[in-house]
Amino acid sequence: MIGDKKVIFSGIQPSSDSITLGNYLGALKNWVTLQDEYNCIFSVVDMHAITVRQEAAQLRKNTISLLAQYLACGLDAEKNIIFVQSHVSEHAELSWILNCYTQMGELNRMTQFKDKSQKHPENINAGLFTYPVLMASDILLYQADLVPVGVDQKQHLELTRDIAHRFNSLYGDVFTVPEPYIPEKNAGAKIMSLQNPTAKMSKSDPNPNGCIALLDKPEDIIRKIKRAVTDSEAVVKYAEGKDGVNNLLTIYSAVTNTSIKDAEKEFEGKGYGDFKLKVGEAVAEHLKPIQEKYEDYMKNKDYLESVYKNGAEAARRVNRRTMAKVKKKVGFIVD
Ligand code: ATP
Ligand code: LTN
Repeated sequence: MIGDKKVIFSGIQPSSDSITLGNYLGALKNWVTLQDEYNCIFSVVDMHAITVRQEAAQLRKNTISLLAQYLACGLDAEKNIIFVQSHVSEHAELSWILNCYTQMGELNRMTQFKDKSQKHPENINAGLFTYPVLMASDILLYQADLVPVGVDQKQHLELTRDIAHRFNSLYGDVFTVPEPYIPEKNAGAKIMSLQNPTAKMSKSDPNPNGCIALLDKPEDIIRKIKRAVTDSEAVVKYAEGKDGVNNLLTIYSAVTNTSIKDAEKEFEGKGYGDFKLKVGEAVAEHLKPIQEKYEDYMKNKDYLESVYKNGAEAARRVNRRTMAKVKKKVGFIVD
């Protein structure tokens, strides 16, 4: 708790030039609703991004672009601490320490590690394996109470809680044990690929038709949704086995703020062609003002720089006490 408000921490990797509709509906859209009620800390987690090989100049661009996307989606730099992870070296420092309090067996169970090692068999590096420990460090460094993420991150949050409990039981109450804050099922907790609706929509999907980027042009959004994989039943309803339609209904209800039930009623008797066109138009319309704001922020690099510089300083002020306490507890000489 900082003052009388609870602390929220979350982050997204700058692993592509635009976040996806999944990142937006599963994470960022919800962050915006939390900024008045909580002390929020949001990071562009570039250190996580290098667990997969990145081109250096492109990573720098993506990092600035993601910061602008945060602001364009409605995060207010005056109300929240917004910073770039690699600017605050305590993340790496705590991560090393917590590596020594995490078991190989725990990390071996992480499904994201298994997925990413399959996707990048040529580069199964140790950072990919210890990725969840860096994530735990991000969260525990700020004594976060709540962590708003998509459901795919639940397992990492559970590990974070286990590490916090372990450390606290050895050394007293050092860390706040955080809770995940995940959107309801069907409200964006997991947006699926348009081409393979049993796999999550992901920034690093090599098939661009599977994924809608926040910065996609309206005509591309509409085209991709028109081509989305559905089924042969031609009935717009949310039901088991209808993964493609379920996904489109989830997207539609999230961007138009209607319930799945109401959306089903709206499309009763309509074919998939009409349905897909409406979903595409609704997504394009929802993203339009965000894209306009994004362009404005990108024209103002000085402002973006001031946001991340002030953010890093503010982050250090918040994490200083926790870092000192951890070092003392593990036996380092601290002055
Ligand atoms: P990458 O493809 O590089 O692994 P990613 O698209 O999975 O990246 P992250 O940066 O790892 O995205 O995740 C940022 C946030 O977005 C997390 O809170 C995560 O839970 C959420 N998220 C990612 N993909 C989805 C999705 N398809 N549906 C809902 N939430 C998602
Ligand atoms: N691992 C997360 C990104 C992430 C994160 C965090 C999320 C890194 N550090 C701290 C919440 C809190 C992911 O979405 N893949």
